[in-house]
Amino acid sequence: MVPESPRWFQVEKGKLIHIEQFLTIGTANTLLHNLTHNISWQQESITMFGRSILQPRLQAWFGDKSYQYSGLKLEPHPMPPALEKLKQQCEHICQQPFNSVLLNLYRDGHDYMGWHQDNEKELGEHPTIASISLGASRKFSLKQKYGDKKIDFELTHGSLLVMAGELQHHWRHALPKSRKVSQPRINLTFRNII
Ligand SMILES: O=C(O)CCC(=O)C(=O)O
Ligand SMILES: [Mn+2]
Repeated sequence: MVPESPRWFQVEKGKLIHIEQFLTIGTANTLLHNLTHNISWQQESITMFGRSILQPRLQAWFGDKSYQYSGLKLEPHPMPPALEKLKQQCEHICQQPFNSVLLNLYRDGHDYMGWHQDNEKELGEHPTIASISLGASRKFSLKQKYGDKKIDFELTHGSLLVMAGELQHHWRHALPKSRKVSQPRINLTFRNII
């Protein structure tokens, strides 16, 4: 059930929303199936320490603007209707517009995302990032940049996690590898590119 007014929880210098059953099981199952088969997933290269490396996951990007990070430029593509609907649901919860979505496909527990901040300047000063999870449950970790606090979430099928406020300045986040996970997971992160 999606609460009428979602509860933000404050962390030191940032705020979050976590809704486990954001999507019904039926909607989550249909989306997982359709996105797995109908998206043209790409394994892109990024530049790290002057070297080009393949990212340990597949990606897709939809929205009216391009997005650039780590030497990679994702070109604009119109958002399919199913994603447009999810975007509106996220806008309702977050009370702010989104114009883009980055999709990540983690083929199994070997695929991951390392520690980073979503702090590209085209996301604005205090970005709100709304992240929907489908498929295998995976651990998602946040750790302070200048302190030693750490917060872990289990991101389950159909759940929503929102990061907002000053969080991207003071915390890093990651989706670690997991040897136990053999099934794929899709993640959609709605963003507003200025
Ligand atoms: O897969 C996730 O839950 C995290 C994705 C993420 O941090 C990103 O796309 O920037
Ligand atoms: Mn991120």
